[in-house]
Amino acid sequence: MRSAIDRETLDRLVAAGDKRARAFLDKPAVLEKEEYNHLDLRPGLLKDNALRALVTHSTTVPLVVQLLSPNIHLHSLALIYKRPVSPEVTPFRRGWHRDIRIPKDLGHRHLPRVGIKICYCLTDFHKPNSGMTLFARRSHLDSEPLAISKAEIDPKHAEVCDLTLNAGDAVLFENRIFHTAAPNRSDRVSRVLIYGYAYRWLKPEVYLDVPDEQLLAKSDPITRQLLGGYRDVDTVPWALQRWARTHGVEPEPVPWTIEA
Ligand SMILES: O=C(O)CCC(=O)C(=O)O
Repeated sequence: MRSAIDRETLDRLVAAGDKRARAFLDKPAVLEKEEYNHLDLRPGLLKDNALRALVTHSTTVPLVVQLLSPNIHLHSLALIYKRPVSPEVTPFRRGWHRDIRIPKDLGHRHLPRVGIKICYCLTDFHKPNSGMTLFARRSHLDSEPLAISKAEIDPKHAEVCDLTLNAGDAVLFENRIFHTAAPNRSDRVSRVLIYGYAYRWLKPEVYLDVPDEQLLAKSDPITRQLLGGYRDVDTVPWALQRWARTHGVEPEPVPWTIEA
């Protein structure tokens, strides 16, 4: 999605992200080590007002509600910064994977789509190999593990997409698509924020901040739902259900039984 974030919001997010990443940004340069130049920061992010406000961002989150359903919450949140590495360094690993680990228990066949991540670009990604997550096109439909030759780091049969994006754009990707981190071979720091949403019957990942009761009490109903401010999964997702009804995008109810 082009221009998902306006300039003013973008500036606020970069300031908030840089504050959290200050120690990482200030480390001495070591261009030969990919892992040294990769920050994946998760705990504590929701304490920041600008980062918390993005949980209900109006250009993107309504799409996720329509693609999944109103019965969702925030499942993960990551600030990912990559400092430049030398173009000569061979990538130390790729880490191609699907999100939410469902295949570990159920295998790769008949995988359901249960989560969608929104990756907000805080910097331009105008050239290849500049730090954007790589995606294997159409791999969400694959029913096998991703095939990678012994001497290679990327899949044999799938097209690897290194997207060209502007600061302020957002990329939505779902749990079944194979993707991987990749090094930043440009001369600037790459910055993204990734908000993962999933059905409420999927427990948020361990790094997501436990909802702060005081903050929840002050939040609007949709923020409260997305941050997990409800008793259990059987509590009806009132807030987003109401939003969906108001906008005429409520999903068809699925009955337990039908008259035969
Ligand atoms: O660091 C990256 O670019 C990859 C992020 C990722 O793998 C994920 O969000 O699951």
